[in-house]
Amino acid sequence: MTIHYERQGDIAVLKADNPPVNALGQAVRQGLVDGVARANEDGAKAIVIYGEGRTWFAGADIREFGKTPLEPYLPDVCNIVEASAIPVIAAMHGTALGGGLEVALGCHYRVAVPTAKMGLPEVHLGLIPGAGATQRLPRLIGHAAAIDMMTSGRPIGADKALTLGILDKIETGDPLEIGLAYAQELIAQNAQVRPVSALPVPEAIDFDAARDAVRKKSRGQISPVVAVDAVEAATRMDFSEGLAEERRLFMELMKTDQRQGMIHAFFGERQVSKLPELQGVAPRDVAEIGVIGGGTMGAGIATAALLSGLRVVLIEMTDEAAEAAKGRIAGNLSGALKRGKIDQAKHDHILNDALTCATDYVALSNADLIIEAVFENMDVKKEVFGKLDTVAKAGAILASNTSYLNLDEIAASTSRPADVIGLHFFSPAHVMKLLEVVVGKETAPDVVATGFALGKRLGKISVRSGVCDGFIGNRILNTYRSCADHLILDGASPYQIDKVMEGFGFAMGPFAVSDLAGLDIGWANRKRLAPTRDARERVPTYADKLCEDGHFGQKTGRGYYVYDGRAKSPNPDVMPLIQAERAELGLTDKGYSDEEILRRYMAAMVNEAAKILGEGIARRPLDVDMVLLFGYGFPRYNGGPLKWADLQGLPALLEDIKSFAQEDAYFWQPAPLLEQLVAEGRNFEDLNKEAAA
Ligand code: 3H9
Repeated sequence: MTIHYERQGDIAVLKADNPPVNALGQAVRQGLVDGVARANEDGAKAIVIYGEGRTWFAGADIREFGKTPLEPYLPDVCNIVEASAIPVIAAMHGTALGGGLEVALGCHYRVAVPTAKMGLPEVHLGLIPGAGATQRLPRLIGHAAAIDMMTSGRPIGADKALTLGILDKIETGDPLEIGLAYAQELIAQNAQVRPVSALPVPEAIDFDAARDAVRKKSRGQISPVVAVDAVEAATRMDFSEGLAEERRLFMELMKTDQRQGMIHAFFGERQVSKLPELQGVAPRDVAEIGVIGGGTMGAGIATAALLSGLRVVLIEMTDEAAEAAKGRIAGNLSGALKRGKIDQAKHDHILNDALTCATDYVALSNADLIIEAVFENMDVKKEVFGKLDTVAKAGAILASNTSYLNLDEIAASTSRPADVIGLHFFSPAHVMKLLEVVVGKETAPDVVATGFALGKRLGKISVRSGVCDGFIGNRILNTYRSCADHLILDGASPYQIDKVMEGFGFAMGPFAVSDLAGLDIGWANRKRLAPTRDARERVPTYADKLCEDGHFGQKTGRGYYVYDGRAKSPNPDVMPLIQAERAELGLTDKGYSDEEILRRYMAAMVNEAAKILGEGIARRPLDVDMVLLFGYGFPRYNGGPLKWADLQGLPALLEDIKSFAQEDAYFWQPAPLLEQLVAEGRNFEDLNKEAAA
């Protein structure tokens, strides 16, 4: 039983009991329908609906999406609630989201506790509200505010909901008690039902302008624009026609790849840190962390740790460098203060009490976990770990933030390789969501558990990676970057490739990203890999020439682009360098279309991802997808490279790879796992399911 019915005097109480978030699955919907009918039959004067546990209904049950819908459908449930002859009161706490808010809009009166949040996050699932909100909410709060809630998906607090007119009241207390008190008050006033659907539709706004504004923000995502269409329908149709139109648009979106991609992202985000190997493994206690190196990365890691309430000891080489590191952290913290993430007291406490900047490693003797964020060079790392081994207390975890280097080799430079782990943050570390937790061959399970626990505390999406050059993310990045370089040798321009990938939904194309990261990073990496590189690999040199001339991208004002403040334009030196290299190599322009560029770029990404999976570096396809979504700007609505690959169909992708291999058999070696899946008629989602079983 997911809806319990009880009478409290004149009031019928419908108590939702469907943990953890009271999602509106079939049984809950049926329970609401039955409860409203029963209350109307047994002489109750009002109905109070509330949720047991931590929340009111947090929305439709997302696990039902993609399956045949089961009756009663949620829009009908909301209509049935609204059609009750006796007043229905929503008494809300926690999160009233999506269909949850729509049930509340079907009620006649709404009260909530001050901490309650309400929102319509369907766009984050590639959908629009599909149970009446596009028709009821504009009637209640106006078109502009309704469009804002639906297209941003951002929840609002109870205060704002009261101001907008979604709530009638805010009351402190137990949700059932405040609901009952409000119901009694309404009964005493002889208050009548008050259906939102009967309210007049406000004057139409400029919906074309609204659509244009939303389209600009949503970068290729379909559903936010469709949400505006649905709201506009309310101005052209009566309520029931508008509701039918909303349902039609909702069901159309349900069929899209974007819906599948975003729901994959929703569950992947929650699944990714659940590792079977960690079940029952307790993490070590962490109260104080050490950070070695106070550059942008070290200061970012320190900031993230401080903001999560940890004490931090940061080590730099000199007093001046330590002072500069403190300045960087102070800058990050003042940003957090300005954005309201912390108050002045917390800001001052962090800077004055929780943070210590020092130059002597001895200051690390109390640290529970120490993260090294020094220059990316094996000898330097080994020297740092050697020193850490002598000062760190027994049981302390020694972590490296290396983005490429062999963690096992680093661990071997200590006497305690079981305590060594990789914690690969992404810059700026206090902002970027991804944390790769790199597990070496000797890393102890409770050290891995501690890595994940730290990631959670810091608000990160943590993904397990095995050891290889570049781990999951940078290894894939290197491959698709190489593909982009090959495309350039064969005729494409960096600007065409950036445009195509931005069209796919990346916030920035790969060349704009290189400019942001610093071209010197790729240059150093190419030099590092040169001695062991296979002679068959095609590596262009035009990018080295840019670096030799001192152009490192945004930080020097010139890279693939020339930067003038925030504006950027193609660097006129780049194409002549490329053309000279093509001429030198005797290559001709293959005249790639945008579509051909996308196919090759994505095939390279998927193929490398499949190799990483096949080698066991990533354990599940969804792990790779979350790395690309949260660290590399992969568009969420495409779900991640392997979800995208499933949606395209693996046989066609493998065919592409084989046809590209006819030109460059070294680069386009098909991943054995991809060949196996195609041969067996399976896909990556099947592997995710097997891992979850
Ligand atoms: C909708 O309503 C469509 C309608 O307009 C029209 C319909 C016709 N369904 O996030 P957490 C699971 S679309 C099923 O870790 P938190 C979640 O997977 C829906 N399951 O907790 C997790 O499971 P597990 C609109 C759900 O406290 C567990 O609950 N609503 C749902 O950090 C705990 O979740 C939304 O989009 C669901 N709706 O955050 C809201 N929600 O333990 C989506 C959660 O196995 N949900 N689960 O990993 C959220 O935003 C957050 O879960 C919430 C709690 C803020 C509620």
